Amino acid sequence: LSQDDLKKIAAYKAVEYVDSGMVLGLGTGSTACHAVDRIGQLLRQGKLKDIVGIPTSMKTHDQALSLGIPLSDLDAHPVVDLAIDGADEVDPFLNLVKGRGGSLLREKMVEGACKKFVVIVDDSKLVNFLGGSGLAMPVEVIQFCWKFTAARLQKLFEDAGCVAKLRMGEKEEPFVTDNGNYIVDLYFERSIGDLKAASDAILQLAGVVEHGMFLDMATTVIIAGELGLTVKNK
Ligand code: DER
Repeated sequence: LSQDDLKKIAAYKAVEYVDSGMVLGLGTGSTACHAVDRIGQLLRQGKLKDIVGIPTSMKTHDQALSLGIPLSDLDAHPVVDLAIDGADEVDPFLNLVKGRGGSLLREKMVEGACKKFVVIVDDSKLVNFLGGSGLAMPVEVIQFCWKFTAARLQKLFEDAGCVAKLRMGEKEEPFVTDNGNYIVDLYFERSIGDLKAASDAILQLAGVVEHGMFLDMATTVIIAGELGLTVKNK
C-alpha cells in the first residue's frame, strides 16, 4: 500500500463519523483532501444529506465548492459538530503538529470550535515527542519585522537547538498564508520539553499570530498503517 493509499483509508474511516445534518470542519492537506472527496461522493449518492462545510483554507473551500458541498463559515456556525483533518506529527498524548500546508490558523480556529476533532494520518506521522521528526514546527507571524520575530522565536528555544527559517513560496518569494501573514518554521535538535509552556511563550511574542502545536484538541486519531487501522480516542 502506498502512503496515499493509507491516507485514503484513514480518511474514509473518518467520514463514517459524519451524520446527515452535521456542520463539518473540512481540513486541509493531502489526507483531508480524501475525506472531502468522500463527503462529496456520499452527498452525490444521497447517502449524506444537509451537510454544511466550514473550510479551513481557500484550497479546501475551492475543492468543496467543486464537489457541491454547501459551505459556510464560523460567523454563521460558531459551533461545529465534527472536524476532520490531517496532521504532520502525532505524539502519544494525541498532541499534534499541523501547518506544514500553511493553513494552521484557520484550522485551529475551526477545530477549536468543534465538539469532535477527528485526526487522520498514515503511521509515518507518529512521533515520540512533538518537534521530534526534525521537520518544521510552523509559526504564523505578521509580515512586519518578521526577522525580529523569527530571532525571538529562535532565542526562545535555543536550549532545544532551534533554527528559525522563513517559509518561501514560489519564485523565491516568501510564502503568504490565506490571512496575508508569513510563516516562520522552527526546527529543533532536541525536545522542547513542556509543550504548554512552549505554546504560551510563543503566543506572548507580539508579532506571532498562531503556532502549529494543537495541544489537547484531537478527540480521535485514526492511524492507517501496513497492518491496518488503529483508532485512538482521547
Ligand atoms: O497543514 C496542515 O495542517 C495539514 O493538515 C498537514 O498537517 C497534513 O498534511 P498531509 O495530510 O498532506 O500530510
